[in-house]
Amino acid sequence: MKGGLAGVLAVLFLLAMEGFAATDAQLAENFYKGTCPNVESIVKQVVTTKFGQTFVTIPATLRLFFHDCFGQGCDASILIASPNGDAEKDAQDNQSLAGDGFDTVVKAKAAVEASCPGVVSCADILAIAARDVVVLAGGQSFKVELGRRDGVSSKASSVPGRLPQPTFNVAQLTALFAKNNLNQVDMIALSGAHTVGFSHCTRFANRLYSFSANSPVDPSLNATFASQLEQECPQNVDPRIAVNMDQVTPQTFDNQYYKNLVNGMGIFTSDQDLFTNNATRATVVDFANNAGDFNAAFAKAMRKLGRVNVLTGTQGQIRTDCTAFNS
Ligand code: HEM
Ligand SMILES: *[C@@H]1O[C@H](CO)[C@@H](O)[C@H](O)[C@H]1NC(C)=O
Ligand SMILES: *[C@@H]1O[C@H](CO)[C@@H](O)[C@H](O)[C@H]1NC(C)=O
Ligand SMILES: CC(=O)N[C@H]1CO[C@H](CO)[C@@H](O)[C@@H]1O
Repeated sequence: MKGGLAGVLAVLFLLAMEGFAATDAQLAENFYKGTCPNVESIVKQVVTTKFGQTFVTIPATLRLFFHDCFGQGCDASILIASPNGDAEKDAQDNQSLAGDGFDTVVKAKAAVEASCPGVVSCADILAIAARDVVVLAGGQSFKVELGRRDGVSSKASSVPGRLPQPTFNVAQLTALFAKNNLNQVDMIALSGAHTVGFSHCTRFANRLYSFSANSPVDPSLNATFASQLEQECPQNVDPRIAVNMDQVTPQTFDNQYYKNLVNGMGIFTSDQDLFTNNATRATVVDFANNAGDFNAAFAKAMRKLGRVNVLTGTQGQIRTDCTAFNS
């Protein structure tokens, strides 16, 4: 009888502790103040050096952060290398992620470990690097919340259905982002990341050659832009060929993406529908005309993206090698 009561009390105590852990362990901007105060400048230096070697550092790192967070939470599980090819990075949706994003995080982690071994998670390094690349390309800076822990599982099988497809419409995008606590304005702002980076021709060829029975070219595509894309991406082009998504200012993190949408120059259906659909059009027009509104909304949404299914407190681990679980 007595043991039973103690057992019940122990369970209640554990439940209470769990409640504490969940509310107590939150992300904070100054999380490493006492343990690794220079982490942000160390990461920034590595990202800047890497950027000096290749511009691809910027889009690759930004997209890597997005895919990590939507895949199974911002826990760096996307960085895990699997000898069997069944880790999160091996999922079909990840196959075009440029290796320079992975390389950026691995190098930044090495530099951070040299100063503060075993303290900073790979998930936090990726979050800092994703902010840094936006700034390096001319975007607005923002504070990054820290204190994420690294995940202890990474499965390709967990990815399908969690990442948006370029054929999605506004309703599908809104629903998927809502599952990650991101509202429609956050979704529109984060889509502005397509102001930098590349897409393989295969990801939008349907809009040029096989859109519908009546109209092989998507009628929402600007005709001049469509013929430009047809030249860059002839039918059955080598699937490795990729083009700039923002063809006007491809290497600047600005609001040109939204100006392009107004002109019918969005590369994917998921981009162009933000202007076509009258639920989202006003926000697109606002971001096209007011860079400040876009910058503020993007920064806010990136911070919210960085909270998706994070591990904190004593959950997960601080990986030593970002590409492998601690043994
Ligand atoms: C809204 C739904 C989204 C869809 C459907 C989508 C889809 C895609 C696709 C199909 C590509 C081309 C991949 C390739 O061919 O290699 C791409 C590239 C890219 N996406 Fe997205 N994306 C979305 C949202 C986002 C978000 C939220 C971010 C970041 C905040 C992002 C960042 C990027 C970047 C930077 C690239 C260029 C990658 C590179 O050049 O290596 N995307 N996206
Ligand atoms: C097509 O794009 C050009 C800019 O490249 C723009 O001047 C023109 O207005 C656009 N046409 C339409 C129908 O949006
Ligand atoms: C929204 O667009 C549809 C056509 O796509 C149109 O019929 C409808 O009137 C529009 N609604 C508003 C409020 O503008
Ligand atoms: C960048 C990267 O690591 N991409 C991998 C995605 O998955 C494919 C197929 O499993 C790998 O070959 C790529 O290396």
